[in-house]
Amino acid sequence: MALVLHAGNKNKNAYKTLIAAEYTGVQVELAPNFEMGVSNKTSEFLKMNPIGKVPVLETPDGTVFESNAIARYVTRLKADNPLYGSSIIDYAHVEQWIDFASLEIDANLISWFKPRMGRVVYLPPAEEAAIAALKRALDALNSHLASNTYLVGHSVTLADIVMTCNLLLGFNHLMTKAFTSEFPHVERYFWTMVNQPNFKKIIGEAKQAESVMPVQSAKKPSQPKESAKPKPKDEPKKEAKKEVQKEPAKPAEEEEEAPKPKPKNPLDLLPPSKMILDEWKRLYSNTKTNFREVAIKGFWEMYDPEGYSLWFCDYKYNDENTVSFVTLNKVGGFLQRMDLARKYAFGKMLVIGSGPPFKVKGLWLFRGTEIPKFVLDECYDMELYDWRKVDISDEAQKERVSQMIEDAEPFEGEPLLDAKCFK
Ligand SMILES: N[C@@H](CCC(=O)N[C@@H](CS)C(=O)NCC(=O)O)C(=O)O
Repeated sequence: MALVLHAGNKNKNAYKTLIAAEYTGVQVELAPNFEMGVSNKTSEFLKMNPIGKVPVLETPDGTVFESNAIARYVTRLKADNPLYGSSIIDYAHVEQWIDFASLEIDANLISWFKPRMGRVVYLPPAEEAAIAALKRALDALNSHLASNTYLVGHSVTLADIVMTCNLLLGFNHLMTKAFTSEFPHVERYFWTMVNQPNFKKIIGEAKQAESVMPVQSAKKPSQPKESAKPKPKDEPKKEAKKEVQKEPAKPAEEEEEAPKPKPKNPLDLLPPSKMILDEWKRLYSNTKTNFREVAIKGFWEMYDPEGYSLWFCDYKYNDENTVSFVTLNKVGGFLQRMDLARKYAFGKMLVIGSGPPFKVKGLWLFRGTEIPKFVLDECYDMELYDWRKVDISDEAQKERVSQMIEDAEPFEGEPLLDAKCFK
């Protein structure tokens, strides 16, 4: 008789058990007509898991909650199951990687994911911390996988099942190719795992997010901006910070269920442009010598003022930039949050000065003749800069654009501490 697993059919925590069951040869079926937010609120369900979370497994000997415990239970139904390795030390390593997958990978992915889902308040510094902790874990995982196909031993174990299901949430919604390419062995591992027949049967075709999931219900509390018009320079900073607070938390119902499909970005509906952003990015990246004659010249030949616009930005609070690495981190965080605009933007951010306070100035190329609304809505850093549209009929402004793309030094008479590129 099949064991019954209570969960929706797109729940990555339930996948752990379903995949382990495939490897183990145990029959597990999803509870029929399970409806997230309804079925897990009934008094019968709360008897099985008092906090009403899924998955829960019903067995002839009682119920089990917590997805890792359920997957372990199913695995142990077969004596000497290779999913647990073949020695006591293998067993310890399987447990080690299950904990690592849960506490270092999943926990940080969830901290990144939940605010974007609108489940808890979205706070950029908290997101930055979650991403930094996640990268630290992925870096360690990447090093391990540089010389190992599997986490433990020479075949799939329960550790690989738990790790892959946890990574799946990240690959599906948050970790774009630009993000994961820093961890090539993790990429190779993930795609190898999800293409194993027993994984594929449960997960289906895994897909990588093309952009980081936007913050849901990210509408600012009041006064939506009507255009890309910059705010007056003397606007108090507190106002900008306040807007970081998105809507208050909604009751969590479907937590890790797949979000609704995104509506098409209006920028994809603009008339085609002769300028192909990726071509420019390639030219920029591939030009190693004669930058002026090749890349800059190429840029102006490609540039299409009908389909794109150029913007200068100036950080409003340069007097606070007293510590070099803090300033660099701030700019790095901005570029990370601009990930959502990767398909529609190119940017150059200069950190200027031989000593503190450092000035931060930038140049951005955006698809469309205005700064895209979704960028203004979603990326809170935009508020921290004054924005000025480049007038390309003004040769001095054009020259400034060229210098910024080129990282020309000195820039406006000062050395550069760093130049960061968004491409
Ligand atoms: N640590 C738990 C997490 C379970 C969990 O967060 N489940 C989500 C769906 S994937 C849920 O039931 N959320 C509903 C709620 O929070 O009320 C496990 O691994 O089973």
